[in-house]
Amino acid sequence: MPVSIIIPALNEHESIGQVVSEMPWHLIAECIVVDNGSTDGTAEIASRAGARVIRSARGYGAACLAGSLAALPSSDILVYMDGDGSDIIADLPRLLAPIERDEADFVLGTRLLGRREPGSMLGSQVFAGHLVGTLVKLTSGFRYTDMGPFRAIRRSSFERLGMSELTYGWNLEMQIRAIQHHLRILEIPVDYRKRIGGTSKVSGDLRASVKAATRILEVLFRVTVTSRPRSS
Ligand SMILES: Nc1nc2c(ncn2[C@@H]2O[C@H](COP(=O)(O)OP(=O)(O)O)[C@@H](O)[C@H]2O)c(=O)[nH]1
Ligand SMILES: [Mg+2]
Repeated sequence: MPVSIIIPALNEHESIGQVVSEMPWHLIAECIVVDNGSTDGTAEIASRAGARVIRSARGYGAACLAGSLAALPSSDILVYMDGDGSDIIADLPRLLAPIERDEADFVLGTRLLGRREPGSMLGSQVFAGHLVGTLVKLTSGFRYTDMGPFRAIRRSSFERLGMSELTYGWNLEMQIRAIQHHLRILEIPVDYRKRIGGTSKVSGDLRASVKAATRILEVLFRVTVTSRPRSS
């Protein structure tokens, strides 16, 4: 099944070239890098390495959404991953297989069950994954272990979700909406390592991580309580 890989990237010049060059081109139709205001040459490096570069409005979710809408019409599966080199592309076939076998519509790579390079995830991120997983289980009925970025979704399923979150709440919004729309959900362990270079826009900075955590809780409330789908 044709696959579009979507990578939000903001000032990732130290990693984006390697991330794009490592793409298994025989498995994918395209690699889209979504930039929104990088000032360090990220877009040019990504493009030289073979990515299709598009621009979007500010925000992690805005970038993911723009990439999804720009995917080739022929792509049946959308895959999201980060541009900092933390996700391991060798895990891609295991993310795709359950969708290709028609056993799942949404496959989430969980770092909590995979091998993590020491220091690649903060204790607070692991804790947040468990806490949010418990809250989602209580409110929506499915137990996630992580809100990791590396994930694959059937395009036709994605289009039913009505994604609207433009910030770091995007990942969680997709997970909750997937439950609400009765997608067949599977978590598979993925490995995770430290970013290749540069700085984290979220977890490395206390202010940014508090902002992201607040946003995630807002999404949990908004998507769970106020926007249940009328039918699915
Ligand atoms: N286009 C775009 N990408 C972003 C934005 N914020 C973060 N990213 C990218 O999203 C990915 C995850 O961000 P990162 O800083 O690694 O977050 P962390 O892994 O939680 O520390 C990286 O590829 C970032 O470059 C944004 O506002 N716009
Ligand atoms: Mg990162």
